[in-house]
Amino acid sequence: MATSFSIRPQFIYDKVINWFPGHMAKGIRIISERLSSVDLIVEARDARISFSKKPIIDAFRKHRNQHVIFTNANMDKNVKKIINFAAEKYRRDPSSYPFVTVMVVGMPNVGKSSLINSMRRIGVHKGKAAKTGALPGVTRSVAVTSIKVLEDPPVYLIDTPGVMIPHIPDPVNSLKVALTGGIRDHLSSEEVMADYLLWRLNNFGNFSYVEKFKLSGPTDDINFLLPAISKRIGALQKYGEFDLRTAAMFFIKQYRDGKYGKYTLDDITIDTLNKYFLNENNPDKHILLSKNQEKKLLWEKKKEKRLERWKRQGYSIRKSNSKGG
Ligand SMILES: Nc1nc2c(ncn2[C@@H]2O[C@H](COP(=O)(O)OP(=O)(O)OP(=O)(O)O)[C@@H](O)[C@H]2O)c(=O)[nH]1
Ligand SMILES: [Mg+2]
Repeated sequence: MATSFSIRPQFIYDKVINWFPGHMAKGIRIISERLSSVDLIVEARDARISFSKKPIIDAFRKHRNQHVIFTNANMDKNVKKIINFAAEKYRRDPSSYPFVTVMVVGMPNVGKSSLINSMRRIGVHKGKAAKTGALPGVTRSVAVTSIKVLEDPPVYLIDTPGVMIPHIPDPVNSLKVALTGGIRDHLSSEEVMADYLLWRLNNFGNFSYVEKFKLSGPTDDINFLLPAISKRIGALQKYGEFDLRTAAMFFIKQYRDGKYGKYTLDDITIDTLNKYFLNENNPDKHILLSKNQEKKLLWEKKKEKRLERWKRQGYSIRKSNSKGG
């Protein structure tokens, strides 16, 4: 039982969770190739935040001259603003833009396809055109045909697969991505994800889990919390032992469903945002690829070249159904 309560000053974690399947390597390559033929890029991000939007909007404008719009694809909130932004591009210069093509990019599972469907629903009153789902990796290739989301002026959207950077340098950052559903759960430990979530909630001063799981008080000890959750939800194994993994998954799902409020896992004070952008502009900062990832990218390039060659030689190419991943 947790009799006293103090929070670990730092969350120590040193195992980077990487997820970079072949479809992402291919996706990155095709996205870069098609950049020259699109007029606007929308980068979708998972915000999970209901307040403090202003520092983010200001920082992106100041450091990158980019517009940030907070939306909710499920409630169509602010989605129209993105359509208007694209339409405005056409209106300003209709001779250069017979139509506007927008490519939606971003990390896995952040809501790219949902956003496209919302735009289509609002702009042309038509149903779902892009497949969506709760797991990362639902969209697996860059769409060949674009989706019309506005008739006048004509605005078209291109859906793309969620892509990760091949290697996330900071282990805790990789944990955050996993917790928000950007990396398949089985690739990381649900118990560690739950531990980080607990630590983060405590740091926010959000102790609503205490009441939810009928605890005697807040705790910083995941080995205390998970058995308590197991007991509460009846997650038991064959011989009556607590099923801690199921308890951890339950806790994580509640967070993902917004049951503990809509918190972003990043620090988003003006200070941390400024530091982030300064660090991002640092030319010494580069993405490190593991040997395996380098091989994968190389293999992907070779495969595409081979397919091109075969096509030129007049062979018809059938796609295999292998799921990869
Ligand atoms: N609460 C909330 N959930 C959303 C929003 N947009 C998408 N979702 C949910 O997030 C999940 C992922 O949505 P998708 O649109 O498939 O995400 P994606 O970025 O296309 O994912 P990949 O194609 O796998 O990279 C789904 O369960 C959606 O219902 C949003 O604005 N708010
Ligand atoms: Mg998608």
